[in-house]
Amino acid sequence: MSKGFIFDLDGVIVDTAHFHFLAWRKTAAELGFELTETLNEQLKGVSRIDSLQKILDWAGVSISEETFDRMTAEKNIDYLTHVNQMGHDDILPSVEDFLKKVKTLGHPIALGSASKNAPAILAKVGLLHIFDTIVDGNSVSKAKPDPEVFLIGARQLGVLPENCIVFEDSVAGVAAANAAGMTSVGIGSEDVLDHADFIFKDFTEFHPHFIDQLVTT
Ligand code: B16
Ligand code: MG
Repeated sequence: MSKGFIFDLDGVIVDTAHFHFLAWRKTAAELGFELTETLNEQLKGVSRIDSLQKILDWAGVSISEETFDRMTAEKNIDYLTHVNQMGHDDILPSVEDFLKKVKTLGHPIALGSASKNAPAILAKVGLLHIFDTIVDGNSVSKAKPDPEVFLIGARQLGVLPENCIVFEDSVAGVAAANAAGMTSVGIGSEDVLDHADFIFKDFTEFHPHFIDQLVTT
């Protein structure tokens, strides 16, 4: 039986989280607030709009709608200057081999990301072709931890949610996968992702029969 494999982008396939951090830190500084790496953890997997709202709440600052739009636009321009430097070498270790193995075994693959820049980033690193479908920040109305992004992915793959496996690095994303009734594989720290069905530091830690285990359960 075919399983649906759904991958988050930032923190799973590539490490663009650091670029988001650098760009949001500039925005925060403009608001007179210092964004720390610890607080930045809470922005992972969160949409662009919700991220700025969180920073404003932390800073205790309110701004006009016009300034809000300007700041998100400027943040994205800054973020894209980093993304434009990316290439094939920026794919996280063992990820491409894993994707190819899933594909060879005949299981369909989806991207389930909050990022509106997802297709451009996949094209930059040369992975756009491997995905059967892409669900990103342009195609969802409810942000993670809402399960919408993964449920759309499952539907587009033609696989029932209970037969889908989600790879996620964020707390919000693991919660979304669990809420969708899917198997969740957390990529990152056990302290942060303890609600995931499986947790690995990164793809290099998967044991050789992990795919078999996933497709037979
Ligand atoms: P953009 P993911 C998420 O990507 C990032 O983790 C999050 O930090 C970012 O704010 C969000 O995408 C929106 O990104 O500004 O490019 O639309 O982890 O869901 O792949
Ligand atoms: Mg992520």
